[in-house]
Amino acid sequence: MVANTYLEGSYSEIYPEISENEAGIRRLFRQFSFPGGIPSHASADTPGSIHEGGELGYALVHAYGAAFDNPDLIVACVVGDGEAETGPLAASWHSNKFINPAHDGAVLPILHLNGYKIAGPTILGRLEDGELRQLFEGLGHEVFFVEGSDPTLMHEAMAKILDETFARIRAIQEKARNGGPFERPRWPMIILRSPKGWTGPKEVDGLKTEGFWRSHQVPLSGLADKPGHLALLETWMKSYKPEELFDAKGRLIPELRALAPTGLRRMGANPNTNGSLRRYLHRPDFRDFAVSVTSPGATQSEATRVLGTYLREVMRLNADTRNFRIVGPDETASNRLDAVFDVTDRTWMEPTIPEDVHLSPDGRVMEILSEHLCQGWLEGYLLTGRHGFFSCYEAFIHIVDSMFNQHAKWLKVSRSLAWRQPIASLNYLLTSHVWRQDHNGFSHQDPGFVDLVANKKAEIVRIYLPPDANTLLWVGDHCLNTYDRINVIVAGKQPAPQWLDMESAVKHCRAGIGLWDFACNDQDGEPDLVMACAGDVPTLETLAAVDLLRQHCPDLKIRVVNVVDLMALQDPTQHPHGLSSYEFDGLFTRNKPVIFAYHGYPYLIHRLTYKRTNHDNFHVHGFMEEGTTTTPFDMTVMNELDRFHLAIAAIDHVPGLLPHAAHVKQALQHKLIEHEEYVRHHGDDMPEIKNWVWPYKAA
Ligand SMILES: Cc1ncc(C[n+]2csc(CCOP(=O)(O)OP(=O)(O)O)c2C)c(N)n1
Repeated sequence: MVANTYLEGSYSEIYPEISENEAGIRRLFRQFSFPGGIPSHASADTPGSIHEGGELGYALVHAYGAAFDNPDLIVACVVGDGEAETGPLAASWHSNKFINPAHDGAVLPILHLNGYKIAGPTILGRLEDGELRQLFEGLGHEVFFVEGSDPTLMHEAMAKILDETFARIRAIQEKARNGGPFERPRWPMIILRSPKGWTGPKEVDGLKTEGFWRSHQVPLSGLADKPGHLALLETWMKSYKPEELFDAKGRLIPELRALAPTGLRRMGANPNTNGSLRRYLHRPDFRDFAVSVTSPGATQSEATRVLGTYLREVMRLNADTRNFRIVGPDETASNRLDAVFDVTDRTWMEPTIPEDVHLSPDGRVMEILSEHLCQGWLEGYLLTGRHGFFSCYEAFIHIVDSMFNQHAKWLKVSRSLAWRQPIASLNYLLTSHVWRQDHNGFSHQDPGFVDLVANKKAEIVRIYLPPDANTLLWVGDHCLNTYDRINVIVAGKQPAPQWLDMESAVKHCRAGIGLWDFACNDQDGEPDLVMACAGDVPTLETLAAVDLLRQHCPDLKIRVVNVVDLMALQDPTQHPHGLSSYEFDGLFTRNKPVIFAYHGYPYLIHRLTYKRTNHDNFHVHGFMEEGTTTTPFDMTVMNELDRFHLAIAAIDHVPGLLPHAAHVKQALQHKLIEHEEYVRHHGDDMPEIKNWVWPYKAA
């Protein structure tokens, strides 16, 4: 792409120092794969690219993401036969079952069988044409072959097949757009067989190179010490006859320049690829979906179900502009976002039976049991100027760890490029989380994705742990209104106590962290203890622990801090949301014990707070990799995140308290034994746990 965009002129427009003359072409060559220059594959700094070519596997899924709701776009997508062996790419072929020719664009896959990867043959490259045809016809394509090694003949053959396949695509689209009968089309694809390292050195040091894996990337090495290699390089380069292609000043000759398209039709100037086609997302007022909270903890609600009603309106408001999609691995309903099915369906181009529900070719909820495809489609969709939302079981979002990494890297670089416009943020809702896998058990219990997220550049990532429905509404709406970020929201879907009315939720979320006055009894002065929490289940257990402490140690002055925006914990030099040390110390004190109940692995809280004055007094309770199929409360007990362990930790750490509270501590320990016996016998939590409600009206 770098070569092509240079030759068509768009590269020099964006990077004027890479000018269209001898000096510019010299700089172009020098910067390639050179310190301070550009990578050896397409990256964010390549004009016209939406796709980082470094980590293989995502070409086709990005192409489809770009094509959805982009009716005038045809995405020609070259897939390497090595790349085709990756899991995400292998799954991507099914994307053709999600393209609706009436309102989507099209993808023309060009499977490039050069037969080799870095150091060996490819599986598809060694298949006979017949078997390849069967494979890709089975995947729903009409297959066109272009095969050979004579460049002149191959150019002609490719041009002819391109014309033919484009005509096929236009015919499919016209039929669908002119009211033709509905059917899933058989989209064309091209299988291109050409030699690897085509037109490069045939042999190097007597070893086969062109048409073999040895030609991968760097066919000639050690040029400074190997005059023979240098001579080969010269012969190879001169074989392209540059003196016939460029004028004396190093500029491409006019008749060749005239072959390229002009203006926005140039590869490097395609407005789909630099964010400039971004469409506005209409959002309702999230307050309209608030749950009523007359007193903290008095009512129960399913937070994600409430968010679903908000998302339904987002879907409805943007139905005409077709710029919002929800993706998920078969979990939209399970994650309780099913209100969206009041206004749309799941995208479905295959046959249906009368019993099917919410399947339609026009559906805007994209479900496929491949987290890779959900992520990749959404990335392609966002990178071409649209908006979306990905809901996923918390444990299985790890499947796309690497794709998340790559998208974060892309955003980091693209933000530094003035010619790239911002794109809508990638929003994850991680639900069905670690603490409520009562029946699925250990395989479904992993809150570690946020640890990975926290590694990324501060300006890119945000992690939110709203403790109830109203805070989730604020966070969800906020995330949809941000750009160039990756927002991770972790929230439960089970019925749970609601703590904040909407007005309080807005104030709390805007600050990202704060004292929960209704739960504190330190209003008169300094607290003896800070009970902090982040996440819905930790918040519940913290408040229940505070209740135990207030009952059994009534003189103890307790402060409760709740964290919604995890990045507020970090030092402000590390994250823009980080609290100043005045604010942080004001909340957490400079020297009092802090019992911190956290949703995920405790280490992250230590990592985020290690620079804080009071860090030595932070005692973090969280997931300790103890999981199984068990009751919700037993999960917290197994990981010492429950109210009893938290209260015991408070007694242990408040200076001077233990000698006075030894009886209380023992009573709490006995409660843990009682709990264990009860759960093993009844298969359920003790009534006093299940029926516990916050008993205080005010401080
Ligand atoms: C996911 C991933 N695994 C491994 C690599 C290392 N790698 C770089 S190129 C390559 C071979 C690619 O072969 P193919 O897709 O056929 O490309 P081509 O032959 O056109 O270079 C490999 C394995 C990578 N870039 N990404």
